[in-house]
Amino acid sequence: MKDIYPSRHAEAAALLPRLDPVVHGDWTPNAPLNREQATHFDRDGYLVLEDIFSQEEVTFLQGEAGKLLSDPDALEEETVITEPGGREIRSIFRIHAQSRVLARLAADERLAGVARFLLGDEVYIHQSRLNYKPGFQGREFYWHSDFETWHVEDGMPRMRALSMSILLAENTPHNGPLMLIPGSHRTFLTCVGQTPEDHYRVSLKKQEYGVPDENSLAQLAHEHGIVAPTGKPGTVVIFDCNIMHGSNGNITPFPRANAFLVYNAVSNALVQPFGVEKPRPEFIAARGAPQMVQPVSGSLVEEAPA
Ligand SMILES: O=C(O)CCC(=O)C(=O)O
Repeated sequence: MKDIYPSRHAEAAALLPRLDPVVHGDWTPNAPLNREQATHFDRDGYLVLEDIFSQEEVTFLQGEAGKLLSDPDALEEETVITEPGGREIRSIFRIHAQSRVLARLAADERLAGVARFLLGDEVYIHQSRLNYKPGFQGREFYWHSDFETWHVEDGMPRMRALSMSILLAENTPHNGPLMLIPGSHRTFLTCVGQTPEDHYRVSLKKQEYGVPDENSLAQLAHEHGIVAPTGKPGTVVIFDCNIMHGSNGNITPFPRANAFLVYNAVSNALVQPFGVEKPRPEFIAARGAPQMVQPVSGSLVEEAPA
């Protein structure tokens, strides 16, 4: 397959035009987003949804995240990533496969229906994770385009994927909320440097390859500015796979816990990676026949067994 988004091949970084649509579905009055929301996502590459879950559902999700974080030994070992140089949990991957509640969340019509509309296709979960930024100890996530990594290291062919960040703790201006460069999703910033084998082992703690250069980042930020959506638990931040984003460390006492669900179009399933021989493991990037998400409606809250 021809590589239309070559990265980590050349001596110098380049700002290339995006060759894929942002909103792949056709908007109609029956779409799960109104026209203004669809236009916002198309133009800025992100969208914030507020109050789509009830307080009861939010409390239920927070309880489930708390359970995962409090008993990491019950989880698949490789899916639990600690902070660089520390023992606090930074991320738990494959949460939708390790928790029935989070599988239900991933299939929820209010999220999956929006993903299907924006991606104009049936969808599957490419990656899921809980990013926990503990108070005082939570480290930053440096600037990156997810698509750059997913293309080079996982073999995602086109820009037809998106992330949904479901805030499970209040995200304030101070505790390291996600920062995005609106409009940057229309430019593919290539990175410099070969990727070492098994790069993921370090990159999940601290990215060293696939890191954008400072000049290009400065250019994007000067041109478009930076936003950092904040919100109460239950808020959902949807962002395009190629938007430039990152977040600061958390030196406040207030932890920040966000679940991330990455939806990919089934027609955009992974092929051989474009920049490495060996693909990253399944817990970071789902390969094989896509497991299509069947949207489910109704409350997330399970009935307690009688
Ligand atoms: O959790 C964050 O603040 C950033 C996460 C992120 O950039 C990612 O998962 O790609």
